[in-house]
Amino acid sequence: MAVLSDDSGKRLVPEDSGQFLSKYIPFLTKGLCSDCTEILCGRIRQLALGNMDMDSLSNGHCEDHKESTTDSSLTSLDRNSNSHSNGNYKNSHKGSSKVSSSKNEELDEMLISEVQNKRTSLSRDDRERIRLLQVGRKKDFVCVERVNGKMVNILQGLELHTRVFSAAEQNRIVDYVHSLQEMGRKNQLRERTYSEPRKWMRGKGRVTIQFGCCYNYAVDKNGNPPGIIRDEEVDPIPPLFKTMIKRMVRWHILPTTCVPNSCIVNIYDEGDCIPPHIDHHDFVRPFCTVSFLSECNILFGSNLRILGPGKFAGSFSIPLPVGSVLIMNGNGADVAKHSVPGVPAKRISITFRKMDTRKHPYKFLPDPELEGISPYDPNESLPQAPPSRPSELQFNHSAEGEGETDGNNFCYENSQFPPLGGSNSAVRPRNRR
Ligand SMILES: O=C(O)CCC(=O)C(=O)O
Repeated sequence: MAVLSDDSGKRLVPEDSGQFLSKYIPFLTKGLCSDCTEILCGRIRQLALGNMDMDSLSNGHCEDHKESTTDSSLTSLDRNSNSHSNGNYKNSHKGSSKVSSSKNEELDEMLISEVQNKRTSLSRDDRERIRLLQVGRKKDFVCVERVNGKMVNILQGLELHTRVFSAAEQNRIVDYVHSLQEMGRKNQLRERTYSEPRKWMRGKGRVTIQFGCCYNYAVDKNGNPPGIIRDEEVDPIPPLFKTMIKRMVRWHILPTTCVPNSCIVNIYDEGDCIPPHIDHHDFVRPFCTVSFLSECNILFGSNLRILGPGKFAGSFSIPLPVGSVLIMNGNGADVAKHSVPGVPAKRISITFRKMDTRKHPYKFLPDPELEGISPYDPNESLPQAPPSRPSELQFNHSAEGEGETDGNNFCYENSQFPPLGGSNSAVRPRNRR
């Protein structure tokens, strides 16, 4: 079998293409969509096998590019589905569909679906590795404000992880949220699970669906103060959302020490908002919010001003792309307040939080499925041959704190993923929600 070699006869592609992929993929695929990445990886594999049979190659167009050259009616969802951009995909909802538990199993596979194309035979490990490489991680937000006489970076602790959920995955999750909303409207969810505010003016409220615990935003009709109501029951976290949690822990977005056991789905109609607040300390840090349907800005500031219904002013605004996860921790969670001003288009977010154990609902039982989640370890799936140099498997192209990393700084060192911090903050929150 022919082996691709240079003039001196040295193999150009190592026999161990898994290791080769790990080493060079970040460089080779920078800026490419997932489909193209997969095609490229398939070809590298073929080269590694010594196969340079041109006839066996696909025509070189990933689905996106093939369609975009032939079909001008392509929806923005389709265009954005392969990571060339994080653009919005509003209006993509095509009706509700219930997600059965077997579908959820399927979703687990689908979670790496961007590279699941049938044209090549990448292993699940390779596909997961490729998807991980595409996650962007920005951890260097800075906005210095004077707080209690001291200058502090009020955004310390915030992290934005982009391209975590692919367009197909987002679509599935959005469909599921709509089916939950439908069930809520028909009183098919537990009483405090679903709540739809009575709207009397633009910029008021949003629909919420809560799982794991009943959270009280303000003193309720029974006189319960804001916080977790321990003797109230809501529905447990649905399997699809547990799959999302597992993804976030496995992909080093959430630490294993802070696996969420509750979540709130926020369904914003155009103009809906969430007013300035700091999340209640019945929930430990970090917590996170995942964005769907349309991009919006989230505002941060030690002092956010309310200008009118759904209108807020703050010092720092972060755009939240669809499919992204914003981690809130440290000052970003406890010194800065955050708010979402009236959204420009329909939007869904899911906020995942771990409850303080002392605040668990009385009937709360930990979910075994959310215990013992192992973070992805790239060495797990790689062949055991030792690298020729100690640094061979490291791709730390950008130094910590260097700005938008654009997904290509995935580093196989665990030090790249330090624990995201403790659950307590020295600074006490104001305006808890
Ligand atoms: O919708 C968002 O992204 C933010 C949600 C939020 O702040 C919350 O649920 O407390």
